[in-house]
Amino acid sequence: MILVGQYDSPYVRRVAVTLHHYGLFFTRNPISVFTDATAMAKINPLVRIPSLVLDDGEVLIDSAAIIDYLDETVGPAHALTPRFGAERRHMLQLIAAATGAIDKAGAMVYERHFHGAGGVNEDWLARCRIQLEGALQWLDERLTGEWFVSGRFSQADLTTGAMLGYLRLRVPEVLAGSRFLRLKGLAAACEALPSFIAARPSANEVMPG
Ligand SMILES: N[C@@H](CCC(=O)N[C@@H](CS)C(=O)NCC(=O)O)C(=O)O
Repeated sequence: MILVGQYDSPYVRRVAVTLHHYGLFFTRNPISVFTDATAMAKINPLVRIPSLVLDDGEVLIDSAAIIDYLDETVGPAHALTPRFGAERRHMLQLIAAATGAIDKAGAMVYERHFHGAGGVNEDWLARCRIQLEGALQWLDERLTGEWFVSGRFSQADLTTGAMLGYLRLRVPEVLAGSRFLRLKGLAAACEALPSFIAARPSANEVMPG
């Protein structure tokens, strides 16, 4: 399997961490959505990351669909998301808040990056930040132990960990101060896992200048 995308993307990273956690072998094509858009369009018509190219050439796009495939591959006994029931519903809600937070943080990053000083819409930025912080607060309140659900590491922890890693990299001001302490503990626990260490963004995985 070939994972397409760079690890500064929390969506790519959550797929990579899941692959490592499951012990599934993969290689990576670290092309950029921005500087390699033509090559990317041949893989994913949306010109987005991640994509996962399977060994028979089939291409999966979207991190949720890719992780669903990986869960099916390892089977319910090993999958980080339960197949059904109240625990699954709860976990999917946590993951929705975490990926929603990624989307809001991403909107802030793109607004600043593509409009530049003077062109940035401050009202839009402020709205995104309120939405992002709302999701962080909601998640923080639900983290009552080391992990979110049933005292064990799950896809809710993994995706939230990937989201927090992205915030630290791209919008660190949101994590400044003494707020979201439980989430910060979760981030530290995630970043210490071998699966997270194996999927750390490298210094050359940056937004285009
Ligand atoms: N829902 C998608 C979101 C993927 C996504 O937003 N990827 C970003 C990088 S973090 C991207 O490709 N951005 C470039 C663009 O949308 O133009 C998923 O879960 O894979």
